[in-house]
Amino acid sequence: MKGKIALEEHFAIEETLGDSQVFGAHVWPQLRSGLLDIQTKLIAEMDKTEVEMMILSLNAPAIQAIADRKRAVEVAKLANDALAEHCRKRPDRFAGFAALPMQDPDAAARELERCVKDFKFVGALVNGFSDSGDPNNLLYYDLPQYRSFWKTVEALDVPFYLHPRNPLPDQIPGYRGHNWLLGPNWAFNAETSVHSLRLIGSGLFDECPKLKIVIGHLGEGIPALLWRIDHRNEWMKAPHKYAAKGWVADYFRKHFWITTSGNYSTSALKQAIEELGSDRVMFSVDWPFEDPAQAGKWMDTTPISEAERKKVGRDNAIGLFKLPLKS
Ligand code: GRE
Ligand code: ZN
Repeated sequence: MKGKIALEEHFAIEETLGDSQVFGAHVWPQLRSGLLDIQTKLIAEMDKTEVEMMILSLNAPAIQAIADRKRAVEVAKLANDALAEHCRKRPDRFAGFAALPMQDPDAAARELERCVKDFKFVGALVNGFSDSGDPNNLLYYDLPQYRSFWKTVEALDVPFYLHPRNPLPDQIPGYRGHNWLLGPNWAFNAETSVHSLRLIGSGLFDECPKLKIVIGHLGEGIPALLWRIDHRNEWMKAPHKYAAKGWVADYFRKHFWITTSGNYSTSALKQAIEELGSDRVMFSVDWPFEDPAQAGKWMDTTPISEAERKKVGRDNAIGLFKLPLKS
């Protein structure tokens, strides 16, 4: 399929590059050049796999793991300036998601405003909770101090991509002795789905009814569990005790979009389309951690209808991010 658009695709700057050097020396040269060589290497991959446009974002956890607020603000600005330069060179191939210093909600709101107004970025991508320097005080964005930040996101009318990060070492005893469960195998989806459900349960979407959230990896497991999350056995008479007014599934279907980043499972895609509708699913690769050729071939051939392929591969992203492209 020509003209695909992908939107969980990462670059790095020198200050954040090291965060991705955790998978061993055998893959580092490839990951490193993938994160840095955007203008030549990535564009060549896009050409080869018929991806017309990518929305780029910083690698992970990057800003979210910088406990010092002032430094987090500084590095976010550096990253966004670098991304603006990538987009300025090839506005026909790249758009941008802002990295945000969520440790400081006011600074995060101002940085998002700067990126949308000055650089025409099409949203934000944030790598899960932010460190505050105290492992007992991780900053999740359902907390009350973020309500004014969310009002800014809503007013700017741009989507917010909640990207995974790992839990802090030893934060969850269940992972001890099982390091293989960290990262994309499991912990990323567990961390991101819980954070998404926290946003829903907190009542955020009652207060900000126009917010649009994007999550990757075909919904981090949530589409498969929507029914069960809201299900109550006969003997559980008490309603959910959370601040939100409605059902989780209704908020998820109204406020969330999902991407195929790093999850090229046809049955998971079909289930996501069945649960959320074909308007809510968008193609992504997860560069450079995944192979665009594999992702692209799957998107081009997976057995869904051609109308669905066109929406998932291209048109939904044009609509959600108001990209200046023909559908
Ligand atoms: C990501 O950012 O999406 C990512 C990593 C590390 C491994 C896999 C992965 O940061 O998808
Ligand atoms: Zn990613």
